[in-house]
Amino acid sequence: VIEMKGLYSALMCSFDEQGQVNEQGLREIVRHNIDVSKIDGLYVNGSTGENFLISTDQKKQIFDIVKDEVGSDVKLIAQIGALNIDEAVELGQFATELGYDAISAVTPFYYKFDFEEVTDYYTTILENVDNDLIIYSIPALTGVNMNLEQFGELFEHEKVIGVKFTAPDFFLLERIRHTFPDKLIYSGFDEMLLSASVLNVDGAIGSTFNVNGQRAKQIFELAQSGQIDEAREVQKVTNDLIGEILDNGLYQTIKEILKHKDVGAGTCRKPMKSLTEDGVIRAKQMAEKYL
Ligand code: SI3
Repeated sequence: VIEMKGLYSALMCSFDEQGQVNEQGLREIVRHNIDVSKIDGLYVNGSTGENFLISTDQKKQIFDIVKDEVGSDVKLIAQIGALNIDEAVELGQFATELGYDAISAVTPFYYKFDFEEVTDYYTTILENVDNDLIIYSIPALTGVNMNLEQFGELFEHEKVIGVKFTAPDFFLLERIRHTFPDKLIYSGFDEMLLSASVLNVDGAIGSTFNVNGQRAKQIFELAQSGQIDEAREVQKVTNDLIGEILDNGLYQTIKEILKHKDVGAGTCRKPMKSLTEDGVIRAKQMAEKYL
């Protein structure tokens, strides 16, 4: 699992006005991440990829295009989690056949599943997909909160190699790190990257890395080498930017910043709204000020 460590962009996807995947735009986003953001890998079809707004065919199309563009330049994790367990398995098999290095699955959400049901979901995926799996825990969006013992139960399966931990719970994060030194932990909140890095996470997966990947890498590497004051400075500038992005509209603003970098990032899928004219101007100002 060592080779899976590092910083992954939660990949954005380019959509046209009709909501279709814009292949050329998607390829440009991938290239920007590799050539400019200098990330170690891509997390494909996560929240940032608007995964829960698109069809199964579109998810497959995106897995396909991204693998074709990346080849073996960087690591690839396929987020295949879905409420329809058959779809999750189908996507897991699809991405694995394409050569994705690992799969990841969001905890099943909406119906307030208990832990037995969550375990059954992961077991079904693991039994049917021949790949390593990273649990995707994001309680604020799923409502699924797991404790240390529950993570431990899921980690008992040797194909479960780690967790994408997107929660502001540093007590739990420290306990997981300490208890499971051999599992991979990816930090999920970009604005908390330094705090998570100090706790010795193995990497991070973030939406803002699509544009701010170089700073994220600096934060992670400075923290690893104990240069905390320097890392704090970079996190401060990063958080100035993230604050402005969140105020303006998260995914829309990242796409608009990419467009100012001549990357065909397209629009967001409905029901996500578009930026106002003022929002577009603010995104341009962010691109000029920070990137
Ligand atoms: O699945 C994904 O696309 C992610 O990795 C999501 C990632 O954790 C982001 N979370 C969400 C909900 O978008 C963060 O990168 C987040 O956008 C960022 O920290 C700003 O809050």
